[in-house]
Amino acid sequence: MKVHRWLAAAACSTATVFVPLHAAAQEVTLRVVSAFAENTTYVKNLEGMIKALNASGKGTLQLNFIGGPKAMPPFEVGNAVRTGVVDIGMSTGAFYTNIMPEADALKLTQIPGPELRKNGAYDLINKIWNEKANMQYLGRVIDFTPFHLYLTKKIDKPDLTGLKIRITPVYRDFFQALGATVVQTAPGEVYTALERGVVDGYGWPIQGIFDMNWQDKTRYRVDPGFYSAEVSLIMNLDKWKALTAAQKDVLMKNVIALENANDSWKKANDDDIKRQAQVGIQVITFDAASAKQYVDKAYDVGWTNLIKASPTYGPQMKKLFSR
Ligand code: 173
Repeated sequence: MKVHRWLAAAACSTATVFVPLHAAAQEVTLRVVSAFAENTTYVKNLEGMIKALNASGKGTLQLNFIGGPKAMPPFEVGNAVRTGVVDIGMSTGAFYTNIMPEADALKLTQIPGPELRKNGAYDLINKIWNEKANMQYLGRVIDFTPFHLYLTKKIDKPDLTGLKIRITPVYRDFFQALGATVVQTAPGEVYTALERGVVDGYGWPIQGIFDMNWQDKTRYRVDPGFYSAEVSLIMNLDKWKALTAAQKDVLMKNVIALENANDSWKKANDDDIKRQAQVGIQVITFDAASAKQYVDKAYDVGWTNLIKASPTYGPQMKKLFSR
């Protein structure tokens, strides 16, 4: 029902965002949606960027933030950007693997965004995103942040046999390789799944569980973390191509400024590690050899499955994303 109401509203307002063909000097307003909730750090940072962009872009380009999962279900954001129902989305690739398997490979990068922008990785990403998803990849809004497994039950080795774990495509193959039974949900459904005992744990980055109140239902965090949490800004390719050079310049200056500020995640992560300890979340660690095997397995499973699903682009991504 939510989707229908949303699409109807979107259809009515499409005319207002149509980019004029012959009026280069005219101001264009782009509609932005987020796959993550309004109170998350992702959205707070995005809103700061939009404020700065709208101040500097007067007469050229404006961004209009429509909202998060209350406005559009998170797993729909990718398709809405692809088809131009919205202009820009903030999402993680895991939420639009329905469009192409490569979307979820951004979690496998071991190199920060600003460097990927220079080493050719962003050119490759855009080749794929343009060709397969009708999207322009604009930039990454989180870096330096691993994913972790959070549990309500204790484990003493990296074996999830008999446990039901909430996943998205980010964690699916890895947790299954560790023996888990997996249940996919949007972030907004995790609390209830924990409360009802439908799952014994979930995957999430090191930062952010307090935004969703999951600390009440979380007893353990498994260390080490794995992969690099990825949330990015993606844009409809036709809308991107219709922008003037000046409009692209305003947009990219602000996106790159946000990407260059990703160092701030290091402190955000440290703060949440302390806060998790303060509320009594216990850390489960493995011996050094098992910990290494755990992380190696995450990357092996991730790359092997990507290369299987994308024999052309998988190996190219691996080469440019890895140290
Ligand atoms: O929902 C998720 O656990 C997920 O896939 C994700 C991806 C990036 C950032 C935060 C969560």
